[in-house]
Amino acid sequence: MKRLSIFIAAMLIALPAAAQTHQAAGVVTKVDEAKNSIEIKHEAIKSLNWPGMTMSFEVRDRKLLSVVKPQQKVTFELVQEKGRYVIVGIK
Ligand SMILES: [Cu+2]
Repeated sequence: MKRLSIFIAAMLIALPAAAQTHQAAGVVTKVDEAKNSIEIKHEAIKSLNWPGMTMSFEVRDRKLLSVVKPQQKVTFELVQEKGRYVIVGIK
């Protein structure tokens, strides 16, 4: 019983972090089909405490690779998954 409550307590702590979505904006610099990623010159992301920079993000769904092109201004959503941030939405 004690183990179970520790487990539930751990779940409650972990769940909000796993579910958090971060909103970001930037300009696409590259779409890499082979790496399943989009490189973006992103603005500062306050919820992550990140400054602006150019970096690449994997996309959760490959279909997202075809909705953007280099030079395009975008807004996108990130979630932390397996220790890295992946794009779950972009437009
Ligand atoms: Cu960055």
